Amino acid sequence: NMSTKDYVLNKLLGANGKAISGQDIADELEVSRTAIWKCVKELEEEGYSIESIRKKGYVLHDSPDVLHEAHITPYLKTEQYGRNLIILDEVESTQKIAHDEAQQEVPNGTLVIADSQTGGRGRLARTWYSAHGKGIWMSLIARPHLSIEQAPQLTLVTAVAIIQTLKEVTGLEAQIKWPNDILLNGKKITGILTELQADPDRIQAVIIGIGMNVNQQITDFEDEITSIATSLRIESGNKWERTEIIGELMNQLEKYVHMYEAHGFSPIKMLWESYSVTIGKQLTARMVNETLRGEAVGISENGLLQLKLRDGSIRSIYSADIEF
Ligand code: BT5
Repeated sequence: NMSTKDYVLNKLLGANGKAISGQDIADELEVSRTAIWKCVKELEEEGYSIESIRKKGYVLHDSPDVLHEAHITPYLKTEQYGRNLIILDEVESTQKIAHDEAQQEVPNGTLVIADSQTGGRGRLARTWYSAHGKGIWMSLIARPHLSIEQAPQLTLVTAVAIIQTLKEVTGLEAQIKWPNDILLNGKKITGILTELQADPDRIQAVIIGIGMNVNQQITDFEDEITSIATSLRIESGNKWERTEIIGELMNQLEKYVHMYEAHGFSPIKMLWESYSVTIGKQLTARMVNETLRGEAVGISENGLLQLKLRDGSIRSIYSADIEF
């Protein structure tokens, strides 16, 4: 039940720069050639650059950076992740929608994406700024074959998948700041928020929220974050297609979650430690009830930060804000 316009768009995208015949599409859909022409005009108004060549048909030269299924699917190499897409314009928070959807038994790998969020959130109900159209604001509904004790490490699994995605698509080498920040040149490019829906004995769903700054310029950031945040555009000097990054995030996330399910945390832990800026540093860890200072000596098999205090004792930390 695809609309005529979506059908035309899929044809244009699938033609890879070659001409497609308006008459052929009209015949396939049993509509008039004028109906096809109208769709082409609408697509042009949305920012698609389409050439009409007499007797040959339509050629797509350029697409706008819109979140459309037809732009994401060609990048997917997954079995399940990103195969069911819920794409929205403006929402309060994609986490909230994903939580509701997860209770409706949507399939593993369902992805909720929005162009903007009015109430995007981080840990402890902090604000996550989500400028319209400039970043990736998404929540993945995963139903992994893991025990509840294995769920917290999914934040670290996700961090590894994000690092690989950035390397693959942009060539940039990002770093991980425990527990849930991805940094480029010491500034935050991405935050991760992993939340669990579980019965007493099994995981129903893990909602993996990812916020990634893509095409913002420094002046786009709110005062509160100008000195701590960055974007792919700021770091590389280029604009990036959000849809390609979203597709690759799905590929890498499915790959690393599968790896975690099949082989446990050890292979992920090795990768994670190699990308981390935290390990080996003297730092202050602020938690809700206490603040500790010490040296980060590693992460444990269950994803906890191992902090060596001045008296030589080791403390395992589940979650904290870290300052170097
Ligand atoms: C996080 O929390 O870093 C997790 C952020 C997860 C956001 C995604 S977007 C899609 C999904 N839907 C949601 O509603 N959330 C998820 P935390 O470690 O608590 O960091 C929050 C702090 O990061 C804030 O207090 C700010 O200092 C900073 N911050 C806010 N917006 C930012 C941005 N766009 N870029 C960089 N830093 C930001």
